[in-house]
Amino acid sequence: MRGYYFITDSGLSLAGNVADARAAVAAGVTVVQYRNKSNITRDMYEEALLIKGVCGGSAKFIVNDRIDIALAVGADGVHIGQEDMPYEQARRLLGPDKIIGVTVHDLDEALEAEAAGADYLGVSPVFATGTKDDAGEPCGTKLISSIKAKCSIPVVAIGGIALSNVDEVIAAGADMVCAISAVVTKGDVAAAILEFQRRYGL
Ligand code: TZP
Ligand code: MG
Repeated sequence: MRGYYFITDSGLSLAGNVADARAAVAAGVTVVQYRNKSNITRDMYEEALLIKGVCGGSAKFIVNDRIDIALAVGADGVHIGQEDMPYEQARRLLGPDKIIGVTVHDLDEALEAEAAGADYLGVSPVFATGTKDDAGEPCGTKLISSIKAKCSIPVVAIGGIALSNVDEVIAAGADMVCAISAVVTKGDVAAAILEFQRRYGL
């Protein structure tokens, strides 16, 4: 896992989630996360199915929060936060082979998630963000380096990341970065992602 981690956001997107996912896959991302807080299950199921098709075999397809949707469409895994299904229950429902990523806000949560068996950590929010209302206080890049010093699973950095600050995030050791507003609000989503990939030397 290295480079840009793509997450959908239909509220900010210009082109829509499926078109954005297509652009992300064209840009060579290895992970696409479907995040949709609308809670209309049928719509989510249908959109998730389309995005899974877009990912094909070239990008891992992860569903945010919704284990039922991930199972229904045969996603590669789920991403859960501290207020979602507990990791152990998510693992029990998904089985041993699915990818489970866990959002953490401090070192203790990171150590706990790794010990529980998480496949990767989402460290959030690195910087202030207007994209997620309940993101909490920014943790800064220092938390990324502290977690990298103690944990061996990959770290995905998220929250307020843009081309202006991504080099600092990469230097702190983030294996992957996600920048939602800095990408899906652009006319050329693939080009925006390619610039993040280039910062990783990809
Ligand atoms: N989780 C933590 S911060 C965040 C999510 C989904 C939003 C990140 O969006 P942006 O626009 O890259 O700050
Ligand atoms: Mg969540």
